[in-house]
Amino acid sequence: MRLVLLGAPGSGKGTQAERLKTELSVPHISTGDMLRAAVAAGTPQGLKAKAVMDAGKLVSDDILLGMLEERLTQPDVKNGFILDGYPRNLAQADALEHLLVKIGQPLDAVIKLKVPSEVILGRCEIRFKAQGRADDNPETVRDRLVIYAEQTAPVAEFYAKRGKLQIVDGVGELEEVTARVKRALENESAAANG
Ligand code: B4P
Repeated sequence: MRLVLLGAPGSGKGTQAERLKTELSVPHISTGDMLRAAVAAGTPQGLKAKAVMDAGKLVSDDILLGMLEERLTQPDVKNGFILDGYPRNLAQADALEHLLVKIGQPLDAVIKLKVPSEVILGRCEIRFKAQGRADDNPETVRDRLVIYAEQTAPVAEFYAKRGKLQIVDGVGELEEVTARVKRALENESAAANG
C-alpha cells in the first residue's frame, strides 16, 4: 500500500499514520518528524529548517525533496509507505509524481482528513501546553492554517483531478477516525480491482 495522508496541521495525519502502519505493514514517513530529527541532530539541513518551522512556514522544497528521495529509496519502503506531511504544495506534488515514476512505486490512495479550524486550534493548543512545540503556539497555528489554505489545499484538487482523492471526516475518537480511513482504503482497493 502506497498512501498519502493529506490534511491541515493538527488534522491527525501523524496520529493516524502511527495507528495504520502496523496493520498495513508499511513504514510511516513523516516529513515533519524527519525535519525535527534533523533539527535535534543539528545537521546543516536542520539548522536551516529550525527558524522556518518555528514560525510555522514551509521549509524549502529542495531540502524536502532531497530528504524524501533518500528515504523512499531505502529497502523498507519496497512494500509501500504511508506518507504524512508531503506534498504540501503543488511543486512538491509534481516532484513526488516524478520521484514515484522513477522508483516504480505509483500511489494507491490519497486520503484527506477533514477537520474544522476551530477543532485544530483546540488540538494544537492542548499539544502546545503538553509539549511546548513552538509551531503549536495558537498564533502560529493560525498562520499555518493560512499557509495551508493557500498552498496545501490545492494539492487535494491535484489528486482529485487524477481520481485518487478520498475525503475522510477527521473529527471523533481516534479509533473511529482509523475505522473511517480503513473503510476508504477498502473502497479504493475494491474499485481498483474492478
Ligand atoms: P508536521 O509534523 O507535519 O505537523 P502537523 O501538521 O502538526 O501534524 P499532523 O497533522 O500529523 O497532526 P497530529 O497527528 O500530530 O509539520 C510540522 C512542520 O514541519 C510544518 O509546519 C513545516 O514547517 C515543516 N514541514 C513538514 N513537512 C513539510 C513539507 N513537505 N514542506 C515544507 N515544510 C514541511 O495531530 C495533532 C494533535 O491532535 C496531536 O496532539 C494529536 O494527539 C491530536 N489529535 C489527533 N487526532 C485527534 C483526534 N481524532 N481527536 C483529538 N485529538 C487528536
